Amino acid sequence: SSETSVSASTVSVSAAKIRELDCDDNIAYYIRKKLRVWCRQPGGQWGLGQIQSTSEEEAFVSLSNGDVMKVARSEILPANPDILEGVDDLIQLSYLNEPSVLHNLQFRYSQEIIYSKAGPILIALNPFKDVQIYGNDYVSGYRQKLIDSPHVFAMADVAFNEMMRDEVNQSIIISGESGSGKTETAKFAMQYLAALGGGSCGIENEVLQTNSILEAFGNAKTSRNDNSSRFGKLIEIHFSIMGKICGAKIQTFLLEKSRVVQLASGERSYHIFYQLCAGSSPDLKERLNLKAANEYKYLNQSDCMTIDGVDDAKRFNKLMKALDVVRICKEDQELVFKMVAAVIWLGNISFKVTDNDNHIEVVDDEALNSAARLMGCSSQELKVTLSTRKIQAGKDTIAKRLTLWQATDTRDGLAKFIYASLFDWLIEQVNKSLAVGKRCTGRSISILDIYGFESFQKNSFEQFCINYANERLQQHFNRHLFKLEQDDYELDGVDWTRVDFEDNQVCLDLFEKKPLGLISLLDEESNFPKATDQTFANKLRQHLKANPCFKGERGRAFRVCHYAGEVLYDTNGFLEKNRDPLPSDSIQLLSSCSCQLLQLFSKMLDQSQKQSNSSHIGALGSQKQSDSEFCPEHYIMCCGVLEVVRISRAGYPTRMTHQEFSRRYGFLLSEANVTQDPLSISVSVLQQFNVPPEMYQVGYTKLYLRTGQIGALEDRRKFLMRGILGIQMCFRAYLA
Ligand code: AOV
Ligand code: MG
Repeated sequence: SSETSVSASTVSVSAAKIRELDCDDNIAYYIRKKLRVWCRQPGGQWGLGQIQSTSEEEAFVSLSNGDVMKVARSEILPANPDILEGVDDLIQLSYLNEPSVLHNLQFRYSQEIIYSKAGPILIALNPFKDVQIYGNDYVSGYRQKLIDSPHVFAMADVAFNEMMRDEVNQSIIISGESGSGKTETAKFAMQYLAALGGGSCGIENEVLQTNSILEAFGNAKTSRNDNSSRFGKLIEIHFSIMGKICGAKIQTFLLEKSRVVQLASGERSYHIFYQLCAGSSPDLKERLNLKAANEYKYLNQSDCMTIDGVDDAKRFNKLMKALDVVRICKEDQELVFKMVAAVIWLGNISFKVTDNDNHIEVVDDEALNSAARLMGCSSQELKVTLSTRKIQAGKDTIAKRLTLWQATDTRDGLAKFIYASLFDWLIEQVNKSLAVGKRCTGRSISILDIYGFESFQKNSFEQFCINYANERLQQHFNRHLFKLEQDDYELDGVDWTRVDFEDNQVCLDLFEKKPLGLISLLDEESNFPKATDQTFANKLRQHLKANPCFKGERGRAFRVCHYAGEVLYDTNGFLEKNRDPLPSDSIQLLSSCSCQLLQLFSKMLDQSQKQSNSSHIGALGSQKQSDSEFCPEHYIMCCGVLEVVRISRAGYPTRMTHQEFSRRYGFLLSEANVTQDPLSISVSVLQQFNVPPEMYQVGYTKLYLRTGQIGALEDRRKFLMRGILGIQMCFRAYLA
């Protein structure tokens, strides 16, 4: 029963989301008062100016650079007065419209202020450079409330305080497109919580060190981000009743597997491969028969071996330290590196075509021998698995020779399976180490950091899965912030004028409807032996054309209108990636390997296949990705930020049940309340402290307060509590 109470959001929006919020202002008034307005210029950008004169449909606006422009009246929006330039919280703006919000964020960004608030949401803009705002001075500054400008520390502080005060689990949800800074934000939040919840046992350091491990094995350089997360993670940090970190649990989702075997040009595979090749000791290198990274085909296919400013060898040392800190024993570390080396050696195994039907033989070379040795099987066994498939013919089993394509697929399938299983296993080991606090009965703060929305020139199954995950997250956001909010008011009998908001339910229906949704249809086609990517695309066109978020295209393509923009998908490879089968011959080989990890992986697969015969929607992969257009405005404007601000300003973000409120503040009353009824105690408190009636609403069960009101009461309470504490201390001193 965790409650989302604070949210970090890095921002993204589609231009289609522009909404005129304050358009009913009288233009004549603007002319008379010489007020500033925003007007949209032919290039689409917004310019600041003053209206000089108007006709029925148009207005003449003099821009700040002296030009006078004719603009349609519908393209004019009111600008905020100078005094509101760069406000901390967008809620404070008099006029909430896209150019005003954009301008405010840009104004702050130009002064290197990367954080702003939008009501309950924190907006973080990626500074793309080191900013000196994360040191211990900032930690204590926010802890002691000496600094109050928006910051991820401030948000983590609220989460911590509310967890302690209300004894309710908290979650921090981070959304935003790829490269916007989600993972960095997550780490800063963890840093702050570790500083707050640090104790003597050092577990907080273990929790922080997991980041190096997760990133080494689950992050890679893409064309959008040198350190792109290729999996989703939810990290749950456990606190004791005293507020000390006592453990953690990491959950991961959908690692992009195909990156292990296939790379787009300019991108890299998972960092660990390059780190291991660059940083392992001569001894370890010898044991794994390791070469330089550029000698491995899985790694050198993309012509990108290094990342500017990153020293893979140093990162490897950091990783080894992190593994030590989380108490992964040396034997297990060796096993992990062995598997990593086995994967890249598998990729170097080559095939020789021996007949006109494209049948192959495995080349008997260093790659084959090294892979087999690392996996703990004989070269012969590996050779047979990669070149033949056993099939049942009546009572007999016969070995059918594989073609070049089938053999390559079998080899790559093995490599992907080993790597993805290794990733899961490693997380499990880390979790075992961090589970020391399981017995502590305190509370938790969870941080969700997934892969961000992606749109490239060519988008495949991987983007399909990533963007679906983001679509779901967006709905959670919407639901949480808008719908639940309003429903809550209404249920509790609070007067509330409905505010419209954009939900993405239609898009989610497109994905999730059964039996006629994208995922059901994909699963159905994947189970159909004769199906191809083309028949899949045809089926989509046939069944989904009524959904406004779907657009069939010619050939194998289709379009989806996501909340963050329209994406064109190519169904090429969808069925294969969704099926992601591992032939039984490969499973048998793994179970017969002397490496105990591989035995375990094959057992786990066996079990999971018994449990479900549905497709592997988790089979994320990669494909040729080209640079997507980088548009700063698209990057900066936040999807839904306007709505969030609007609802927060109109609404009552703080709410407490009458019981909670009266228990917490009732003692502040100067006269004891005779009725002892929580509701009337609440009302008396509000009256005694002169909280203006427009600042709260009294519901049947809860009290609803506008932003800022509870702070004043808390100050008052703290002041009085300090008094009480002081008196007690005096007493003790006196008695002693
Ligand atoms: P992401 O998590 O949102 O992308 P990251 O958190 O990896 O994005 O950020 C990308 C890069 O931006 C980082 O490696 C930093 O160089 C820089 N950066 C982000 N935030 C900050 C900050 N607060 N201060 C300094 N540099 C920052 V993806 O994982 O691709 O969706 O799938
Ligand atoms: Mg990330």
